Amino acid sequence: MESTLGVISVAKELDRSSKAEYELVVMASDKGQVPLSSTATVKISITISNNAPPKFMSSEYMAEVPENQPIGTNILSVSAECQSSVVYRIIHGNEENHFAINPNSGVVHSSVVIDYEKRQFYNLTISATNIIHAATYTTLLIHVIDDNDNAPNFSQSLYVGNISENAKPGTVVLTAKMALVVHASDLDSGQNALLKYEIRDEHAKKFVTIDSSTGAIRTVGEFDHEVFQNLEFTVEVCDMGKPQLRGLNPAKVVIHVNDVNDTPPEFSKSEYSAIVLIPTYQDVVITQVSATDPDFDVDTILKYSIKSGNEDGKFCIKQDSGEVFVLSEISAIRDYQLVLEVTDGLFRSQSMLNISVQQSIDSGISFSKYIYKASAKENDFEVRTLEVIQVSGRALNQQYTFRLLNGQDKFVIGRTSGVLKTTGKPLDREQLSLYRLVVEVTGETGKKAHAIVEVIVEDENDNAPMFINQPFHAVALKDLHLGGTVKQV
Ligand SMILES: [Ca+2]
Ligand SMILES: [Ca+2]
Ligand SMILES: [Ca+2]
Ligand SMILES: [Ca+2]
Repeated sequence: MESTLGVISVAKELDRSSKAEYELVVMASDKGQVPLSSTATVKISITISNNAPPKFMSSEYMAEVPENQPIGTNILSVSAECQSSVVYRIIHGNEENHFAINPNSGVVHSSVVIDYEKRQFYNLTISATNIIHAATYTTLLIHVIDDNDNAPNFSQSLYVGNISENAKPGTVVLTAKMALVVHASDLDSGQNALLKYEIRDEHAKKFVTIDSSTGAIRTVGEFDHEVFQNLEFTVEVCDMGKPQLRGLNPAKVVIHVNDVNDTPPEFSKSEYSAIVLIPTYQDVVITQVSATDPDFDVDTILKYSIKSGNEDGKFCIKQDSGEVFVLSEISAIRDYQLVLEVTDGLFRSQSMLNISVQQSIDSGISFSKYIYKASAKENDFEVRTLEVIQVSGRALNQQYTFRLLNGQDKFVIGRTSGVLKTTGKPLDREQLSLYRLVVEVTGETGKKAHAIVEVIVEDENDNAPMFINQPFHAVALKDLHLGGTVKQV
């Protein structure tokens, strides 16, 4: 008996992926004169060589993961083929340890809550190592998907703008010569950060509109500073994400309505009346009218004038103060009706002043003198008492009030004492040598009477004449006739 070995060897490289199993039929025959033979079936399974390194199913894996998923969320499973067991590791791209891999199964999962606003993309390198430390590598690309998890936020809590009250609808509201634009930001991306602005107050919507995407504000209505000076409203913002998020704090917008001169001034009354007692002289104050301009933020100067009723020139009005004066002496008893006008330079309005010139009768007030006469030196800076106005037969507890109706710039009267003084403002004889002052005296019953004080302004060079070369000596001749000259002095 003899035996020979039949060796089956590999003729070319086997590829397990194309054929994993072979079934060979082997025949053995002897060398007898009539050879006898026999066959046997050989089954060959192709396995991976223990020496071969592991092999990943794919050289690059790709995964998408929404942000904000809980820790431990599975991202993807990688796998490498190997005869022996394989250990998986993330060896690159995971410096912040946002992911972990199960070393045995190759399942990659998150180890933090992934935040799109912090990082949108990861590129991980994963290794597979077998027991003889043969290693192979693959890449895992992870794209983070944005979630609408940030509400928009206004850059400022308060926006201030200006508009002129005569601005036409459609005018851009300005702030410091730039268009007033409210602005909010959103940390998300895409639709989640696409913002929409909206005015919340219904009243404000009648006057302004906001561009829902740019936040620019322009007018839709007309403004009137005389109605309101400021328009205040709130603007809200929301994004276009799902779910839609609204900004937590709305922004406040204040628009100042700038005044322009578009309204006439108004007299305090449509009709004034005054009584003038005669005799009355130049500069006696009759009354003071006043007007106000509703355009109070505009620097306008009001000017008063008499439009009609003053044909004989008896009155004048101070254009700045509205004080109405007697311009020339009035002695006749009659009524005047003056039409007064006030203007702001652009607009004007009128009022009536009825003046009744009356004789002071039945006042029950009479004075110690019919006309008081006093004198004052010109160019005198001292305050000097000139006269005391006394009411005749004044009872002890009877109260009178005194008021100077003219000459107030140079003279003053004690309100209850009736003492008339100079003010210390020098008088100029060349300007006016005689003041006729009118003092209005009012009793407790309200009845009035006028006292007249004539003040003569004395020339300061009016020195009294003086004798010179005194004493005088004279010799009178015995036969001097009556009326004859003794001596010239
Ligand atoms: Ca987000
Ligand atoms: Ca958002
Ligand atoms: Ca005005
Ligand atoms: Ca105005």
